[in-house]
Amino acid sequence: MLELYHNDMSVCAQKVRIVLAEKKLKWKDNHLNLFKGEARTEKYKKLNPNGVVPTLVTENRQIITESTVITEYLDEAFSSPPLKPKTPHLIATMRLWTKQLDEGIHVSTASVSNAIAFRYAHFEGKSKEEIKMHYDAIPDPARRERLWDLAMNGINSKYFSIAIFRFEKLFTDMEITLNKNEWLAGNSYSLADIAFTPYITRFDHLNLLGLLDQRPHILKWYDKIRKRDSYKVAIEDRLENKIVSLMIEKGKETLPEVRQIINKG
Ligand SMILES: N[C@@H](CCC(=O)N[C@@H](CS)C(=O)NCC(=O)O)C(=O)O
Repeated sequence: MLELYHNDMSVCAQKVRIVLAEKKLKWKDNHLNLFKGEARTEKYKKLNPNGVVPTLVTENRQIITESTVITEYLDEAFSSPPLKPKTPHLIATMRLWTKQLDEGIHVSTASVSNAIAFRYAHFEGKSKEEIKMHYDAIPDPARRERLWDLAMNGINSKYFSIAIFRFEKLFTDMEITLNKNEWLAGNSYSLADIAFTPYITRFDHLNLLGLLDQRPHILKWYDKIRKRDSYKVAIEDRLENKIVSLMIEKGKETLPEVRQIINKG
């Protein structure tokens, strides 16, 4: 059986779970508590040296990391229903979307989530020294530096405004595309739509969907996606109330400040 090391609220894990749900695959659930640092243990880093989720263990006990790679693997290994468009050009279009996630959008989401809400969950129950040790255990030095800065400075961190501008560009590109096509890569639902679903959901949880007020096509796309069974199974049924409440509460006051950052340019 497939095995997934994941976390219920992790955006990268959510997209893998959507693919598993779309294909109605059974999998063994290895849930890791990220706030307790369970992805940074020496044992887990043997599977995933970056100390992050998700990690897939295939039926043949091969290990696959990186959520975009995992979703492509699942689509290759389990063909029904196909989650790639039919033509080479549309497959390339799909990959241009998923590539953006790996080249900035994911990092920006982590910046926004940590600055507004997650830092409080990382601090909970830890002394100052333990908080420092928790962040020092992040294997990648650039990621360690960024998350530490976000933890200490919240939305005043330079990484927060960098992330907000990256999202402004993304939302503009998505709106233009979804005004022309039903889905991100043409007129069939694909790994591109799946990949972006958790990220728009995260903005929803952070009370930042107001940024899409003037982007009706993204909102329509998001509504359609939320009606799919895979969304319910992979995201909704697994929401951790405590974390969602933290995001809603901390996000409440943030939208005007985000608008200010955007307006200042
Ligand atoms: N590029 C990786 C990013 C994985 C990643 O950043 N995962 C986050 C959750 S979304 C994580 O595991 N963080 C663990 C931690 O901060 O300790 C992928 O797409 O799989």
